[in-house]
Amino acid sequence: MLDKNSPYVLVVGLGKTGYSCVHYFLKENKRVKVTDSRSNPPYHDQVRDLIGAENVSVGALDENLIFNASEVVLSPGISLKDPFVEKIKAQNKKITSDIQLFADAIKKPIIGITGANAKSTVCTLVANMINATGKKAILGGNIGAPVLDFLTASNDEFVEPDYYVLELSSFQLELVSELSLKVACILNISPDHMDRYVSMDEYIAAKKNIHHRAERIVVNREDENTFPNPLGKEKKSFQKNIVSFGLDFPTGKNFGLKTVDDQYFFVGAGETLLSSAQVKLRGTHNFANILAALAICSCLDMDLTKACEALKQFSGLEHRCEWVGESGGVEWINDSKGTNVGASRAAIQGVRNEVKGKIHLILGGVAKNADFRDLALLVDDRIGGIFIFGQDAEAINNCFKLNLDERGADKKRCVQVASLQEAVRLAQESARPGDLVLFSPACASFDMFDNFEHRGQIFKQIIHEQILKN
Ligand code: UMA
Ligand code: ADP
Repeated sequence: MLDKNSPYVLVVGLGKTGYSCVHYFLKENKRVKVTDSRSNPPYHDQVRDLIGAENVSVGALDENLIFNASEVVLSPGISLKDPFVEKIKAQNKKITSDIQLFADAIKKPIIGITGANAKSTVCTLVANMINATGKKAILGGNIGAPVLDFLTASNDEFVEPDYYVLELSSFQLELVSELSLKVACILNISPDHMDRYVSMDEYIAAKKNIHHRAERIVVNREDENTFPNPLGKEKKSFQKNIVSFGLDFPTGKNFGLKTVDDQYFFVGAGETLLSSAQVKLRGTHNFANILAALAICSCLDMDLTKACEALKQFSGLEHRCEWVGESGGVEWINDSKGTNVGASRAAIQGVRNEVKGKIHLILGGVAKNADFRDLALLVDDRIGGIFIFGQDAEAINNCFKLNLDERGADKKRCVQVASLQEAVRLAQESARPGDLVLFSPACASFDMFDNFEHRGQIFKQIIHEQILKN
């Protein structure tokens, strides 16, 4: 029985992460208390049953719980700039995170992957590739599986893997000190979460925490922000623990593309591994993702030919440039996971070569303080209608119109609409045979939907009911 007056661990935030932390500390035989600013956070009832209602404080982050805490574990949804964090620091309490606790506890090698976009795709590819070689990989982290759950799973349902593959968000990386990863990779950097960070530098600095004490590092040679500090461009190729990927032809142990008679080949570590005709993933952004996965796997000294079998099988994750159907010669694509400008840019560029006619866009939602000029700049004669819905529709529409006006382009194609249904109806009216409609919101979903999955499901339901009629 734990002494009621002994110090406890304070878990701040009661989402998936907070809930997994409670299980973890109970298994470690530690006292635990929880606070959450929401009046009815997820898992509220379950946690009260587990640790007693007197140890759960909701409705506001409870400062009274700081003083007697031995350490504090912050959920990723809580910013380090939250005034509550200032109060914890003022009392000199140790602040940690589930990711750091996991990395400290685990002996098996961990592969950590971050980036503004493509994390889930590349993590899944890497895990599938490891599994294809006969080793076992487990996938977790920001992709939706809190890492501490792997330490509390009961023995009969859990087999320890050879590798953990972790998708890590900038939020999760803010609080890590040393992860000592087997392989660390930042895939790409473009603005996101500008409602949480004051500058790109701050966002990039959080991502770069992934590099501390990593055994091997994989960088995107086309994006210097993915390199570890303090390396300059000129030094990068001389670092023996660094492997790079990029869409150009690679040198040495690095990974890239070779073009022969209009066909692309994935090459790396001196070998031609497979051709673009052998993989199901389409679009240059996905070629970069495949190269990143190959570069990461090359750091694990595995048989890459065997691992390539997994690349051939993979047709992409749901809600990432997912083909929904075709009607009247018009194709409909669901890219609900396009939650920032960089992702939607990549999606547009990715589908451009796949379609003969025009691309019509449906976007909008919570803009997270993003600058939409980068997206507006992509609008040329190949882009037809642009239908904008959601909380920040007016600001996004104004930005597009202003940019098109400045360039003397037709701004009448930008239309603010009240709902996703209306956007689909207008896109259908605009589209001609040979065209494609891309739903890539470039925004977060929580103004109208539970999450990006819910938004994608609703989009697909509308397409099936209104367009494909099945
Ligand atoms: N919140 C409060 N008050 C609190 C605590 C949280 O209002 O006291 C809010 C947060 O601001 C946030 C929401 O509740 O809006 C959820 O926060 P959380 O820290 O409880 O989140 P979890 O449920 O633990 O889920 C987190 C990740 N979520 C975030 O980082 C916001 C999940 O990534 C991740 O799958 C999960 O841990 C397991 O590791 C989701 C995500 O949106 C998919 N990530 C962002 C992204 O990908 O862009 C970073
Ligand atoms: P994340 O987990 O980082 O959100 P996903 O693999 O889920 O990444 O892909 C999210 C979105 O990012 C996709 O819907 C697509 O629009 C975009 N995307 C995919 N690959 C790339 C890439 N290499 N660069 C930029 N954007 C990409």
